[in-house]
Amino acid sequence: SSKRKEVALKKQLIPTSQLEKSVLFERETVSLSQRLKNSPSGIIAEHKRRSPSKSVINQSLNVQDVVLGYEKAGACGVSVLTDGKYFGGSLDDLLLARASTTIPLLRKEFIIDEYQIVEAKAYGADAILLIAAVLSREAIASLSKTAQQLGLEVLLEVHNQEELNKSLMPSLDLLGVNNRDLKTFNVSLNTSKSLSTLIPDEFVKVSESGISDVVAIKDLKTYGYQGFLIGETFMKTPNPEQSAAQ
Ligand code: IGP
Repeated sequence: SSKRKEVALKKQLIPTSQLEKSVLFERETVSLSQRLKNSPSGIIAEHKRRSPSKSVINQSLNVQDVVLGYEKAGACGVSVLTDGKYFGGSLDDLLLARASTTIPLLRKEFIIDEYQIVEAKAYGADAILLIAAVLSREAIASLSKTAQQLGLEVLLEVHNQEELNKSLMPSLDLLGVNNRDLKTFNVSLNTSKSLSTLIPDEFVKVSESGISDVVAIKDLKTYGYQGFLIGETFMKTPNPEQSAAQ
């Protein structure tokens, strides 16, 4: 729309029409949900330099080394934070990640506009994150349809029953339960456990945040979780690849 163009010009964003002409925009995406279903590890390893809860986690590593390391360690997918303000990430990180691996990439971002989904595709993502806490049901519906049309899968993140109830719809692929409360930063794996029975079987269940050992993963698997999104545990070590391999 012309309004979108106006906004894009103001923020000096690349116009949608140009993003759609990029080479990566034509790339056939790889299904993260299929990989999680078929893999025994289920790990989605995250590239995360810093966070509002922990401040600096690891600023010294090169994205490509981290991503390659995660792939070698057997990760099913890689989550790349592209948010600059709170997490020190960028779209360039996503592009560099894409250049170093063929496994599915999740664009980790606060997505509120269709434009960011077109961007995700053009910078090499296979899946996007949508956060129920910041989106209405209508927004989730339209954003997830846009993603679907572009061949991107959607990981919908919830933290409580209310968010889950308002969000369930067929255009989602993966349902993530964030164990971290985004307001208090408290982390409890019980959040994943208590919401597990409320998530219909057609969605791949992903447990997010605060997972620090194999015992936790084994435990969450008994609740039906097939995906485990892990950032800090890997990134805080000087060698995330070794830590992911264990
Ligand atoms: C990873 P952890 O505790 O392993 O580093 O968590 C991931 O779940 C977390 O980074 C995350 C996140 C988010 C970040 C989950 N949902 C939404 C930014 C926005």
